[in-house]
Amino acid sequence: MERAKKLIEAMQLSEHEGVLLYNPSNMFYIAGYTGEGLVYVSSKSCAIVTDFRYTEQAENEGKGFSVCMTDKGKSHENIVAGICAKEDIETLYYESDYLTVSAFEACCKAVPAVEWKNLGHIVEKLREVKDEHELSLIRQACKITGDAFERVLSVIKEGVTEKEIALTLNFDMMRHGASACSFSTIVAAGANGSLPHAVPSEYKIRRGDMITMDFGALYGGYCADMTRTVAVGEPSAEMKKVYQIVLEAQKMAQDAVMAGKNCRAIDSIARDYIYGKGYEGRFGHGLGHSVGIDIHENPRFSQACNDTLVAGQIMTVEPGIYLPGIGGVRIENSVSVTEDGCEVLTLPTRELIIL
Ligand SMILES: [Mn+2]
Repeated sequence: MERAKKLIEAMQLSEHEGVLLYNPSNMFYIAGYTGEGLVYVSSKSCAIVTDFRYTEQAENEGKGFSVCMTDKGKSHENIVAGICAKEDIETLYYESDYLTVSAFEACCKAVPAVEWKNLGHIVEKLREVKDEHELSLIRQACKITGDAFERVLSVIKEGVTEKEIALTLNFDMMRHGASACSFSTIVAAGANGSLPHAVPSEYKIRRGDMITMDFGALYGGYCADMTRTVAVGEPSAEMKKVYQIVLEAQKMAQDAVMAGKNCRAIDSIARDYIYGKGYEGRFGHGLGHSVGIDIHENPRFSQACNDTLVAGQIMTVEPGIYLPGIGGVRIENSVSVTEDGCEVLTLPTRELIIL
């Protein structure tokens, strides 16, 4: 209930206003609920509206939330209409990113008397700064992820496929407490490394290949995100040089992370360095992003983000250089922003490992 109160406060919600949440990540943040349906919040009551499959789960997870079950002739929007009539609600806020057009039309039909207003990203904004409990979950997610990296090194050798490496990482993370992967694991070897979001394939590792692995554990509903690039046998002089440039860029940017710093300026530190070394155009994505319930949250380390860092935000720092037909290098740590710098949550070494 604490977070529902936080939302009511942040919105200065009047007693005639209610909020409908459809975004699963926002439902989880506000109600602790991980099932399907919707979450209703007003100053008078909070409810989870769902179907039979999730009612028991909703009772267990949604502390302080009443649970309303849909039934034949009693749809989600009928239940919302009933609550609105009982509570004398005149305005309902909805998430335009998540309510489909047809669901919105059904809502308007069922609750015609209210005014519908776009909620915007107020909940996402509340999620930006993590509390101690959230931080401890992300710290553990990052620990599981880092440990999986240390252990996968023993299976990476000539002849092993990208898929086998991905599978080993995924299995290891779940074996050690992850509830799932926080996103689809990327393993890109040799020339595939120039694809920042390569899908693991049947490609077999060859001597001299560099292998980029980008993966993360989901733990307690929170994501980890880490990338390392390793080599099997001595890589080419060019790829070794590229590795050192990415490593230096990662270190410089990570060392600059601190509450009060500008996100674009942090991106520029790595970008200017990489471009200055002659790789302009070969680092085409942002330097990093925030992580939490979702793998990609705001703020971002990019030229488009003018936000100021706040203590309690979790950020990735992940510069890369991608050379089509040759290969790529990316090194990514997740860090927790503090008043005087940052706590590094991704523990394995960033130095080049040659297997
Ligand atoms: Mn990332």
